[in-house]
Amino acid sequence: MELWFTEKHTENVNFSIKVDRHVYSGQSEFQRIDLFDSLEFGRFLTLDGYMMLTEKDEFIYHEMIVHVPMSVLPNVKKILVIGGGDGGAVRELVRYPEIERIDLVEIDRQVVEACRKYLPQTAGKLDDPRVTIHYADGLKFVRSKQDEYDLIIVDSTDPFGPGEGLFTKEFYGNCYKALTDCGAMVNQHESPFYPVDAVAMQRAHKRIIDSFPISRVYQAHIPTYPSGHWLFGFASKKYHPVEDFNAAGWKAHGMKTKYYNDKIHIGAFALPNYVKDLLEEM
Ligand code: AAT
Repeated sequence: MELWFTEKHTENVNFSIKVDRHVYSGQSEFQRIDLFDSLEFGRFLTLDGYMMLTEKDEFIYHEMIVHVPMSVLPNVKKILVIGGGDGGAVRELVRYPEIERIDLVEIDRQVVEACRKYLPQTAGKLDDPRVTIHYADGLKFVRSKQDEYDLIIVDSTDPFGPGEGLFTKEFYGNCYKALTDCGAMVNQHESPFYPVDAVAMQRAHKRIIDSFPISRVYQAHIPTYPSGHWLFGFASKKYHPVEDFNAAGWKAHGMKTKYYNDKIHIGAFALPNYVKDLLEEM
C-alpha cells in the first residue's frame, strides 16, 4: 500500500509527497510531531500536519534566514533565535567564529529531542558550546530583554497554534527593545501567493513597519512550502539590508553555501510587482 503525506495548501490545492517510510510520531503539549522518509525530499519534519523542513530543500531557508543578516550587520556577537528547534539556523550561525553566544528559545522540547535523534543534518550543531537552549515561549522570553542582542532570528511556525504570538505587535515591539542600537530582526514572513496566506503576511508586515525604522522584505524559492514562493522580513534599527550589504566582508569568511551568494543577496530584495502592491496597499 502506498503512503502519501498531504498538506492542504488551500481549500482547492493539495500538496503531496510519497512516503517511503514512517520514522516517528509524537504528541507534545504543544503540537503533533511527525517525521517521514521520502525518495524525493529525503527525511522531512511536519508539525500539526504542516511541513517544517525537508532534508533536500532546508538549505535554502536556513541559508537565507542567516547569511542575509550576517552579511549586513557588523560585529554580531550575541544572537537570539526564536523557534528553530530543528537546529538548521543554528547550524548556519555557528559557522561564524565571531559569534560569541546564541540563545535558542524553542517552545517544544520534544521537537529538539526528535530532531537530535532523527535529523542530525540540522540538529548536529546544537551542542556547540556557544549555544544555550531555553525551552520557553519566545513571546514571553523577549519581554524581559533590553539592549541585549545584535540579531534576532524568528524561525517560527505559522501564525496559528503556538507560533501565533510571534506575529503580534507586542512581540515585535519587545524584539526592538531587546536589540542593541545597531541590531536587526529577521523573520520567516510567510507566502504572498495564495490569498489566505497573503492576508496573514500583510498583517505581520504592517506590525513590523510600525515597530522598526527600516523594514524590507526578501524572497526565496522553497519547493515544499505553500506555492514555493516564500518571504523573509529584515527589520532593523540602523543598517539597511542592501545599502549596507558588506559583500567583501562576507566573502572573506570563505564560506561554501548552496543557495546564498552576493548576487542572490541583492536580487532577493527585488520583489515582483504583485508582492510590492500587497506590501504597500495596507
Ligand atoms: N527551521 C525551519 C522550521 C521551522 S520550525 C519552527 C519552530 O518554532 C518549531 O519547532 C516550533 O515548536 C517553534 N515555535 C512555535 N511557536 C513558538 C513560540 N511561541 N516560542 C518558541 N518557539 C516556538 C519553521 C517552519 C516555517 C514554516 C513555514 N510554513
